[in-house]
Amino acid sequence: MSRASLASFAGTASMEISRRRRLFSVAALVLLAISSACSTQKPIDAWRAMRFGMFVHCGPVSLAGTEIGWSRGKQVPKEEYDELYRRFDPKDFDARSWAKLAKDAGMRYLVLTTKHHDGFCLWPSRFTDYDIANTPFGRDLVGELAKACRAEGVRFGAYYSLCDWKHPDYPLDSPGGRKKKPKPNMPRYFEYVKAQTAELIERYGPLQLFWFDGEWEAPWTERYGRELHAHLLQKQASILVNNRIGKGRKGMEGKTKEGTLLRGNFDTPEQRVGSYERERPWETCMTICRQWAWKPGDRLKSLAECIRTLVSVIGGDGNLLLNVGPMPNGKIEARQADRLRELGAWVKRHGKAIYGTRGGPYRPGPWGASTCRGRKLWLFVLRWPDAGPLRLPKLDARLVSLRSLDGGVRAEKTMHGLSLMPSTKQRRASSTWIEMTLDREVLPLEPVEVRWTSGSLAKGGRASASNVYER
Ligand code: H79
Repeated sequence: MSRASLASFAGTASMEISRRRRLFSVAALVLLAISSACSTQKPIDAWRAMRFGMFVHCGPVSLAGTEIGWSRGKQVPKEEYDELYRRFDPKDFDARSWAKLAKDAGMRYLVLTTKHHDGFCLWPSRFTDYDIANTPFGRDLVGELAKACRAEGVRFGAYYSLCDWKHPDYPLDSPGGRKKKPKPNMPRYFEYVKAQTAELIERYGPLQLFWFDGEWEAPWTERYGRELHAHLLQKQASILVNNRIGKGRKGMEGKTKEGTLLRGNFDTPEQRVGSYERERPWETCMTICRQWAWKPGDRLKSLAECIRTLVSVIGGDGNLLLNVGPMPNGKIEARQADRLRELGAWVKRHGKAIYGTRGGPYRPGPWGASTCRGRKLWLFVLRWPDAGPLRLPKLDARLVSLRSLDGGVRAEKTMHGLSLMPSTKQRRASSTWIEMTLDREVLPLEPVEVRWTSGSLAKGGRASASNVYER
């Protein structure tokens, strides 16, 4: 090697070193900024950023194959129902594989039914014998799962029903809340609820959240809800609770009625995609089959249905809590697990447009939905018009760039906004992913409706050739 080239090599090397140092300090600064941003993130914002979680409905009822929320005293006689736990032995339960499955599905948190309306407790509770300690299984299912979730980096939350059809102190004894117990004592039952929820926090906490349910039954009051909430916050200041801690929920639509004082941290549409809402956090809970609890041969949602649900929910600015019901042997059915992993592969591929994003500004519709973060905007087109382009109305921003991450889309700026023309192949694709960069933050932009009519060649504005983006 000549001197000259050696000198220049040395020069390049030292330049390289100082460049590396600079890069290193920039990276360190970025990391510092990220970690301080994370540490100051409020629990509700951290939860919201996760977007997608797993709901697990587990209990002795899986032995009957009927529904956990309404079979005691209906499909299954009470006496028979209350004896199921004596045979409950989910011996193949492997907490790590459930937590891993949630993670593989792209889910970032998991909510387990620690106690459903039937009153059975999945952990060995100091306050009742109607619990897992008195089953042939005998292990602490809640404890094992909470630990496995922590190991997998999946946040753990507890579903806890505020009604309890078996407990002698709780006034009602079956779905519909008509039948009464002989000697009810609701104030004493309330103490039981406080003791058990505190026990869950103390033993398995910090928990991400309490997911309450059963609040619609008459014995539960707003006053109990307020007292319970204060009690929980005292045990764990960061705990989140859903709106079912109080009495303000509007049916299965799950929104909180105007003027309700006790609202919890988020609304809870059930078995439906919540409507577009960006002021108030919300979460759709939905089953992957039809039942919450496992049912043999239950109809399983297709991958396309799962994707549409997820996209519509996050595009409407909600979270999705997708439910599985494990089998009596403690395993999650292979076809459900396969579906979750397929969904997970899709979620991971689209991760940057999912995690840490907000819904909008294009409102979800039959065409698909949109998400955003910073100046980026992602479109998920789930159904193109049968012919012609998909027309997006104007936003109050300038489009800096647009690309179809799946290819096969021609975009043109028109007088009315944007016109997106898919290739013949892409028009039939189950989803098309498009990334846009705008000249400003997307979240503050006024949300707009996308008019979509299948089979129609909607009339649009003039296309200007200089604004054609294609990949
Ligand atoms: O755990 C799952 C179900 O078992 C449980 N919620 C999810 C998360 C559930 N229990 N019962 N139900 C769902 C259906 C209850 C519906 C009704 Fe009502 C109760 C109809 C009338 C009273 C909800 C509250 C709709 C209106 C008021």
